[in-house]
Amino acid sequence: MVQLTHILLLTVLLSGITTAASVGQQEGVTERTARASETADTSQYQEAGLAPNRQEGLICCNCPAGRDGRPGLNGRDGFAGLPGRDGSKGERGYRGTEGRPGAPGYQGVPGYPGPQGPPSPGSGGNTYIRWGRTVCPSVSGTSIVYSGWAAGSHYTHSGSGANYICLTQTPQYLNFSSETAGEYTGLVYGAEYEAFNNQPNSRVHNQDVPCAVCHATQRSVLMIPGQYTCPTGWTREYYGYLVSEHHGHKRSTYECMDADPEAIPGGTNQNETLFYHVEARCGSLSCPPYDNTKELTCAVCSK
Ligand SMILES: [Ca+2]
Repeated sequence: MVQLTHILLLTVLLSGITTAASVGQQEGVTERTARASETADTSQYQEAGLAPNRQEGLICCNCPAGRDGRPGLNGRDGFAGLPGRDGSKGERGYRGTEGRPGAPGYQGVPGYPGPQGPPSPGSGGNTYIRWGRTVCPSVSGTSIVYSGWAAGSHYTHSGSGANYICLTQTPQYLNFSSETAGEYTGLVYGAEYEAFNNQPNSRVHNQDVPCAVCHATQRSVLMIPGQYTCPTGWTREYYGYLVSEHHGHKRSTYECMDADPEAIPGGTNQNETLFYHVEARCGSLSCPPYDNTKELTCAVCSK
């Protein structure tokens, strides 16, 4: 601490001595002094090889230059500068870590129904029996499955099947017995036409009835009793006359006999399973349009 004080005192003394020497030099310069303003041009002295010594507005020529003065005090802070221009784009940063999965979104609205696809090949459709014929109609998409013989139960029997069937022409047997025929069995018989006088099917009266099982591809099939035409948009497979068992015999099904029936060759009058024309009876049915005497018609339609 003492040393620091001594250093400070010594510095003050040296400063005073220097100042006094400078004053002495100035006072010693009596020649060729001139006053000049702070803004006087000093180039003429420099050209003359004289260093200007500026102090208190006096310029001393032809005298040694004084020592540099001490640095002045720091100036005040300047005004804040204008904002600089945007810097150039920086380099691409490193890829950040993967974020956590977000919450599940709301369920979307149902989409519109798609167009109907093409029909699957070889599936669908319907089958029907064309009674009285050995072939199927020449209708696009209709093909024959097999040709057979119309058959059913005996008209005098109360049992066995009620419906007519299109029996195959090529029976195949599995296991069989040799028991007495007709015992503990149902029975089936070949069918024949029964048409009298001027009835439409009188041409084939007492002859045996063929049948054809037909397949209508990709279509529904419907038998309409009472009319021989099909509704708009439907295709007629065939048409003819409504037939059944005689009203005095056991009940059967109503079927549609082709309007142009064929007969199985070689048949004779057996009177077993029978097809009769069907007429309407006035009563609950209105006449007209129905009629007691007219053979009803039918149509088999597909769509
Ligand atoms: Ca007969």
